[in-house]
Amino acid sequence: MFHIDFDYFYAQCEETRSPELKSKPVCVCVFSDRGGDSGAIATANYTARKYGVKSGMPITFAKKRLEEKKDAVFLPVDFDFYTEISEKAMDIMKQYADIFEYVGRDEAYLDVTKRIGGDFLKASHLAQQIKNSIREKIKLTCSIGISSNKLISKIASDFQKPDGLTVVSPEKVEVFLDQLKIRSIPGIGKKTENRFTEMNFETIQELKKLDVFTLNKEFGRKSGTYIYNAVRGIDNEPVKKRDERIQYSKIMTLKKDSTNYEFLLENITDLCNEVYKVVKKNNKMFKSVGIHLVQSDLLNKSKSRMLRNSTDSLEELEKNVNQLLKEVLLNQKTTIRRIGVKVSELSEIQGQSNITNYF
Ligand code: DGT
Ligand code: CA
Ligand code: CA
Repeated sequence: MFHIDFDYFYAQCEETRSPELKSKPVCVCVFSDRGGDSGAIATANYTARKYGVKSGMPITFAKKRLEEKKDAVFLPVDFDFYTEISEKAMDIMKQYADIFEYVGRDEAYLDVTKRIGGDFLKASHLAQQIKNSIREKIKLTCSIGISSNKLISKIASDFQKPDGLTVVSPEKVEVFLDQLKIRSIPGIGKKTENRFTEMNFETIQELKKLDVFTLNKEFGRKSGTYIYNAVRGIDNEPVKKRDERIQYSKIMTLKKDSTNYEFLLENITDLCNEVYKVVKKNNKMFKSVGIHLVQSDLLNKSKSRMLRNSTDSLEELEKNVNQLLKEVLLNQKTTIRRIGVKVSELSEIQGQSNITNYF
């Protein structure tokens, strides 16, 4: 199985359309509506990271860290452009997979068992081919992890970023995992890590001393068992066929054209309910929420946001749609004729569909 993750994705997309950025520190920013520099860093290229810039950091912090770098560049996010590049990337990767599973804009799992059997040398050649093809066709670098399951492949893709290729054959699993920090396990965030630090555990090797009962008591049965297996490299999740283009949406024409918040909110809340029914019926969770507007002059507008975690909550959907509507109306001069709601970045709700959604 392969896990492929694109390097500093949003920032690298920006570099493909403006190659002169490559030598400079580049930060891609989500500017908030408060104006000025309020907002957060979505991602930064590796030059900016050298100065301590990280995803999620306030833009003002990043500017401070890059104070002396007069050539540092701060760009606003352009999701549509990244989605366009992502679709091209996914199309290339798909051609090399027996089963292809889309995870997010810059991430996918490939089951290549049929193509390569258990031959890890063959696998690394195939991975190199994928990397070359992506570099040639869309000028992007990615990092690939190869192992016999999804969990280790995901950890491996992160091991030698950027432009990495890490093969962990079955006999190397233990040595590979043991050296790593607990934080390398997908789903273990700051909170869990801190808890382990309090207990004086730092590496995966040390964590093996804990039995499954202790872990379950500490973190609950689901997470405890997950951690117990993960530190031993055990994961039986299959790569599930999933395409990125699946999304659920509903759109309606309003009784009258309007820019009135209450009126629009009432209608868009009905749409949320309808979209939500479809989500439920298909047993899905969503990670992205968007609204779509058609103005009276027939111009289209859309706005979407990525949630921190996948969810199947109607309340969360309504909350985000409401927020997006408010944002759009801040400078909406032309009246609105049609209005729509969309959820995307879908995942299965059943079973251990998404290891990173555990905590
Ligand atoms: P890396 O470490 O080379 O894979 O870097 P990225 O930037 O590709 O990081 P990754 O794979 O975790 O995330 C993919 C994209 O998702 C990234 O380019 C921007 C977005 N993203 C990641 N973290 C955040 C965040 O905290 N806030 C926002 N708004 N976007 C984020
Ligand atoms: Ca990435
Ligand atoms: Ca990623």
